[in-house]
Amino acid sequence: MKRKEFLKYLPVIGASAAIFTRPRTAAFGYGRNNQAAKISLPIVLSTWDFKLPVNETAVEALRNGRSLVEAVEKSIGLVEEDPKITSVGRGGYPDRDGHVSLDACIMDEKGDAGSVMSLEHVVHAISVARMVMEKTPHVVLAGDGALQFALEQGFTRENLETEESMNAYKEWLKTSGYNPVPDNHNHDTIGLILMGANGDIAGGCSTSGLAWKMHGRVGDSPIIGAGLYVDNEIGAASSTGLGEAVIKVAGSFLVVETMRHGASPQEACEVALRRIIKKQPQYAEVNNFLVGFIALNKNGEIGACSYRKGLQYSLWRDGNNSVVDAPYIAG
Ligand code: SD4
Repeated sequence: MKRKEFLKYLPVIGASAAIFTRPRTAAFGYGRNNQAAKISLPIVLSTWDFKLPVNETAVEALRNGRSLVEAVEKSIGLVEEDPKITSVGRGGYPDRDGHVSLDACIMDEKGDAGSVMSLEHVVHAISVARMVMEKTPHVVLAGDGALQFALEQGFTRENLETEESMNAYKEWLKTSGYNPVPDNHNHDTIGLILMGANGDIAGGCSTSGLAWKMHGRVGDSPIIGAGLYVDNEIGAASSTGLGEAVIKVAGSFLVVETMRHGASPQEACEVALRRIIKKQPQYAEVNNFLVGFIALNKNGEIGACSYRKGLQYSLWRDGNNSVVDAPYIAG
């Protein structure tokens, strides 16, 4: 489909320019028609700024001849391991019953996928997700079954609580307000998508989910097509923020499919955000409602957008890593 036809097909994109609150060009490094041969590779795009060498770790792994999924696993593992990060892995804030439960998934360039949901006691949820992909005939393992599988594979059973996470939990218990909407303290999933030297694409994401969530609640992050989607012919996308909103529109799949129909990664992220608000307008009324997407296509173009101001992304390209404030579509 030509771009003009695409815009006709989805008039909302055309309308978006008028209310877009930040320069739309900030996220782009390449023209839309660049040939793959001109792209400087690898490219690594991840959500937020975790103040860790997340993207650099992936690049180094690739330079050392590691596979795409090994690079994804290593860099996400860095975030999972850090006890100071309260939204992923060790030190992640617990659910309202005090359990630290992790969600993660991974997808490779062949379209294979693995996922764990509500995994407790194992810090590297992304590694267990990779094992599910590579060592089982399944895509998803959940709860006790995911833990059992991880222990069988040699992962260590650990206590993932930290002094900080437990202090925060005790503080929360004083009021026990149940407000499962991300704000500045209770979110920050690591979603990472990358393109290796030969143009292949893979990705992963990992989170402890929303702080103080109901026990057993699963967000978008481990759901293939919601928190992550990779199609090596088209590109990849990952999400962060209120998982429920992302799941309801199969958000990352929607971003990739929108790119398939001719949209740039930036346009595709906007389409998914607008779809969420169109279908579930109540989210627009929530002050601290936060959902964002990052996306990468086969031309090496990237996009990122959140509903409200606040999303940052980290981009490694052309030998540099930069942390960028993502565009947003609402005030
Ligand atoms: C979830 N999307 O569990 C995750 C939470 C998150 O930044 O924070 N993302 O809904």
